[in-house]
Amino acid sequence: MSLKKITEIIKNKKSFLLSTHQDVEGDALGSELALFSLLRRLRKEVYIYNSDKTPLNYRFLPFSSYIKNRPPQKEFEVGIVVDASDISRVGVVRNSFLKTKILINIDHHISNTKFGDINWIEPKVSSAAEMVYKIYKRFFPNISKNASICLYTGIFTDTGCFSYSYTNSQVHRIVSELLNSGIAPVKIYHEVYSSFKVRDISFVGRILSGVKCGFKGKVCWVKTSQWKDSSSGDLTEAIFYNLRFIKDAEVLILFKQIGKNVRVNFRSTGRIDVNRVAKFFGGGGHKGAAGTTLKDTSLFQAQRKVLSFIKSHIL
Ligand SMILES: [Mn+2]
Repeated sequence: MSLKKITEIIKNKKSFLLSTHQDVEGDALGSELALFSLLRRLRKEVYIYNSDKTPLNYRFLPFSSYIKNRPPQKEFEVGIVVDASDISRVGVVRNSFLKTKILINIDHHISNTKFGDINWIEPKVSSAAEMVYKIYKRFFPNISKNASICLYTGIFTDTGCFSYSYTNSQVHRIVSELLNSGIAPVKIYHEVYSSFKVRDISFVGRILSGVKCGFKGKVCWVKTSQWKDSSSGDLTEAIFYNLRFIKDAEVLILFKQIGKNVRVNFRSTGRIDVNRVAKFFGGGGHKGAAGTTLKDTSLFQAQRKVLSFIKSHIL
């Protein structure tokens, strides 16, 4: 089994290069930093090389200052990519990973392309952090406080603060153990989420004011042609956080016109598998959260295509 193989490789090899997907967020960073912490505790040589700079609201994470955005000038025995459904998702750091002798792929996206030499894919776990927790426990019975902060952040962000599917008893059992290491969940919550500027919230408000619902209220969507990422936090999550308040909504969609393309993000509040929708349009993700980009199209066209697919194949 892959977890066993991964444990053996960690035991036997000396140098490791870690990365995760572009558009880094809580689980991507939390799981790679917890792994970094484990490998250092095991006295291994370990580097993290990410395509993206760490967003300001995640710089409180222990070890985040070790993350490099330029490749270390050497070759590594083992590359480990966490939380990325495909090697292309790691962005510009991709070549450094293709050069490693063994490439390990640890992920919980159902759309994972199994790009590694060793692939450990668990589509039914809450987060990559939950998988890294299992690796960590193979080496040490007690998880350090710093690693606990990283793992907690991964689990807590990828479960939408314990509100998405796969928030099960195992998740709470792990979290209970992490809390026992003395971490401060209230502080972590505010570090991650209370990061926006007032103008970001006004922007979110303008987008939300155009919300539309259809198909007996089961599908709710918003759109914008003025999308601009904020360095203060994840505006996409802020929008979905609010759309989840709508009674009976099952599929939530955000359409963003970015240049000639339309980026479409999906969330499901439970029953419906939005990965199926994203996949049909060339993207992917999880049952509960997925996305795709429709090339050379308008908001109007993208909306028409996506909603008619949902109407005829999903609902
Ligand atoms: Mn994840």
